[in-house]
Amino acid sequence: MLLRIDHIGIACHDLEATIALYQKTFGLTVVSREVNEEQGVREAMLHVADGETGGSYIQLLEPLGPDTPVGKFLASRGEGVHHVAYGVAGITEAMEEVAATGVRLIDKAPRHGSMNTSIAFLHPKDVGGVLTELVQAPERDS
Ligand code: CMX
Ligand code: CO
Repeated sequence: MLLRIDHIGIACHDLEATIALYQKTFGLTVVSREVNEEQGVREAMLHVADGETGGSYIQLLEPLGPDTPVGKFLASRGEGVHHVAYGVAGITEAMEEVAATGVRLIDKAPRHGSMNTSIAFLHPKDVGGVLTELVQAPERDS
């Protein structure tokens, strides 16, 4: 079911400062910046590598306010790894397969993710304490 690690989501207080840290330390390049009001985050995707099934990224997340998923995470745990996201071929099929094992889906239907992906979150309490995201890449043109 899982094709690759698509991205690791990292929560931070200051997006620009954290982007600068990743650029300076690893030479990573920002390939997308987005404000996602629905998720309550300002985010940047930094490209790490390309594989046969698609790219892998670091996703830096700054909350739009304290009463958002990332805002609450920062308040209780501080900066650090927030979630792990796996690439899947078909998001709806992957969600059904996972739900059939008894793991709770946070999203009942796929929603919009960075770079025109379709995403769905799985409950961290059912995945060994790890907030887990499934990602389907956008359909390619041509
Ligand atoms: N990783 C692991 N555990 C987490 C977590 C995380 N990122 N976020 C919350 N939890 C745990 C908390 O530690 C807490 O555990 P305890 O009950 O043992 O204290 C429990 O989950 C509940 O936490 P909470 O702060 O009360 O938060 P909520 O229940 O309101 O929400 C969650 C938790 C995971 C359902 C919510 O954060 C969510 O829906 N997340 C998915 C959406 C999201 O994170 N979007 C931002 C990223 C967008 C993107 O990737 O593009
Ligand atoms: Co993500």
